[in-house]
Amino acid sequence: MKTVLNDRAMTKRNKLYEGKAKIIYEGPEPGTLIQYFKDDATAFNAQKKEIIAGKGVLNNRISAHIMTKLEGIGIPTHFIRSMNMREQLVRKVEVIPLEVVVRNIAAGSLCKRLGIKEGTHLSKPLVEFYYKNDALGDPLISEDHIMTFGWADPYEMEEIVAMAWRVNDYLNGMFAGVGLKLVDFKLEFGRLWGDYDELYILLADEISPDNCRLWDARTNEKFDKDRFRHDLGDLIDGYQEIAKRLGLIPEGGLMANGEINEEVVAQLEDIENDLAKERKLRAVKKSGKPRKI
Ligand code: ADP
Ligand code: AIR
Ligand code: ASP
Repeated sequence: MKTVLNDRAMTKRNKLYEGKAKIIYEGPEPGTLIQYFKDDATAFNAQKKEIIAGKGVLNNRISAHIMTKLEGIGIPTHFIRSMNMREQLVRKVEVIPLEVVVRNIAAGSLCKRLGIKEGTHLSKPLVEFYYKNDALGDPLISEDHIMTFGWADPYEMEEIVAMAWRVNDYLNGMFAGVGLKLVDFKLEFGRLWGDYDELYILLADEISPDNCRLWDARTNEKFDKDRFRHDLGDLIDGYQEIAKRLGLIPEGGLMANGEINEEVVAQLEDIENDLAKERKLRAVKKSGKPRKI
């Protein structure tokens, strides 16, 4: 049975950071954090904002499921387990300041920047890097910028790009199986140091309709955050459609009268990443100085 958090439970936690979509709290054990998924929706570097009841619950569930599936194919992730309808326990990492975007079909900023027609199938997946810096509006950068400014080293980049390709392969298949096209998505990675100062790269943050474009395979209807960005329809209907197709929520959905139906949520199965406990990580060669976090 899930615990539904009230405000009092929330204030007891040690808040470390509040972002646009999540709050990060200190975790119960050293090296862990709690990610709290808010209902806040933002777009265009937070120029457009709204609170959309239920978004946090759906993203928490969808991301937990996807991270667990990825761990199952050997991709190390920060996700440990879901704690309640809005929170998950994750391993604390040093976030690499990159947004790694993989694109299969042209949409969004790629179309705007290069004048490509939306919906154009790319001849191969396109991997792009953005510098994760809100004040600068997350600018597009090249691998050379990453090397020059030391945001990641060549060994780390090799690992990051290989993981991004594998995530894309797996998620393409997973979504195709439920009638969805994976147009593009954004990943974040983090560093974790082991007991012998060996370095591991983990998939961090979240994978949800907030940072994936997902279209219906037959009609191209958009079910992701573009609904909010471009006023294309109810965001929750889109996110629930994705969650339903993945078998994560019942057919009737999670909402009742614009509010989360807590009885339905209480009956959902917990998501746990069993492999995270015993995962066999692959250390990355390191050119920089090892550091414990
Ligand atoms: P933003 O910072 O872009 O507004 P969020 O609201 O999603 O984004 O906040 C979550 C923050 O937590 C992000 O900055 C993200 O990089 C960071 N983060 C995600 N996973 C981890 C992790 N495992 N360890 C440390 N930080 C993390
Ligand atoms: N993304 C990038 N920055 C923040 C997010 N959420 C995601 C978008 C989209 C992909 O990265 O949600 O799935 C590419 O975004 P864009 O705007 O560069 O086309
Ligand atoms: N998440 C970013 C923002 O809040 C970018 C986006 O999703 O459009 O502005």
